[in-house]
Amino acid sequence: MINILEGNIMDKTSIITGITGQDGAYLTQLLLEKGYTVFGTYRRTSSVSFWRLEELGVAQHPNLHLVEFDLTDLGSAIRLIESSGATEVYNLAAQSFVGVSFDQPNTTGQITGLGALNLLEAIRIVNPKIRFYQASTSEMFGKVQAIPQDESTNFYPRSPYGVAKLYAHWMTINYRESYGIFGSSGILFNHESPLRGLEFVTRKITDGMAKIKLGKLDQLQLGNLDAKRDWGYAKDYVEGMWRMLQADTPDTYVLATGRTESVRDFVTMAAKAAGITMEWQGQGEAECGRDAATGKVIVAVNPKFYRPAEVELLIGNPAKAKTELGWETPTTLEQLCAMMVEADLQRSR
Ligand code: NDP
Ligand code: GDR
Repeated sequence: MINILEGNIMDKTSIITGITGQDGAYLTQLLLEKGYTVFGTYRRTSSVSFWRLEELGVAQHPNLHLVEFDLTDLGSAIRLIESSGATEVYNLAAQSFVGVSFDQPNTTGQITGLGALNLLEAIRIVNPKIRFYQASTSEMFGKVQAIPQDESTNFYPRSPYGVAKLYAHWMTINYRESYGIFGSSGILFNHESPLRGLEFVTRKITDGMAKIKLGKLDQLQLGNLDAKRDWGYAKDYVEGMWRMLQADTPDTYVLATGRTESVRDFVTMAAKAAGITMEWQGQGEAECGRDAATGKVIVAVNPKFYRPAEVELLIGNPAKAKTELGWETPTTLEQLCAMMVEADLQRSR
């Protein structure tokens, strides 16, 4: 078990790439609470939004420095690491949507794969003592080779995203072994929250159910209802990222709940949380979900959301993280789903 010395943290400075994303927001909140100075990076776009940091009430924190940065630019990675004086780097930036990676495999490879290498190179050049966290993913298991999946399970990615993440994962291990860089890799299973992007299935469902309940949407259209995922709460997972960089040695850890449910089950759960009783009927593309009270079809399958290659089943074994890092995820899927539906009901109102 690691010994976490809270007293030393006051001097620490971290870089978080991808601060505009879900995990970036929660990790920023956590590190600021712990007394860190945080350099959070965002991409230059015509309409940058810090809504997640604002929702968490940390956007204006005096110890938070927002820095423009693109992961695909090695020079800017070197300058960022030099000028910040960071002791820890959390690489959360990525083209993270699996579906889009089939349409933009090259961009996904540049950002999600080679982008991590840029940071590792910058660390190697500027200060090899910096601790590095790589956001690896259960998508690397893809067509799963064992149930449940843990740190020793063979990889078989099923999307350009999964392949790009696997490259970044092995580069982290390679820089650890070649140059002694403290690079740790967290193989995180799906984690969700009210701050999850609307394109991901859980938030699409909770947002859809909230709007259906309030009469602002007639029907929610989804792809593969049979896919099974190990869904946890993002706020619990960023604590695990931090713990990985406080350990004595760099390593690879799985963070998961150990429970798996189908997309269909999550829809039923979200409907219940919104006060709707659902009934399922039909099969395959003809399957639909009706509101038991009105008989209306409120959930339908649309094949446009199918993927060219699917990851059918993920379920992780987090025993190593529990034993060695003391990491736990107390939030149940029912609690998480209810929290997301409640937040979406409030937003839709
Ligand atoms: P999000 O999609 O919410 O956030 C991704 C972040 O990366 C955004 O801030 C995005 O910026 C930024 N980004 C994208 N491209 C670039 C670029 N070229 N240069 C700099 N920044 C860029 O992801 P999550 O917060 O959910 O996930 C965090 C990380 O963890 C990702 O790497 C993801 O792949 C990985 N992961 C996530 C899991 C999950 O279930 N959430 C599970 C396992 C791994 P912008 O706002 O401009 O798009
Ligand atoms: P995933 O998450 O691909 O696991 O990647 P997503 O929520 O996109 O899909 C989960 C499963 O649901 C099925 N599905 C749908 N998905 C979406 N997005 N929209 C739909 O309408 C829909 N209908 C069914 C998908 O086919 C899939 O099987 C997420 C991302 O956060 C990655 O960055 C991260 O690495 C992994 O989780 C772990």
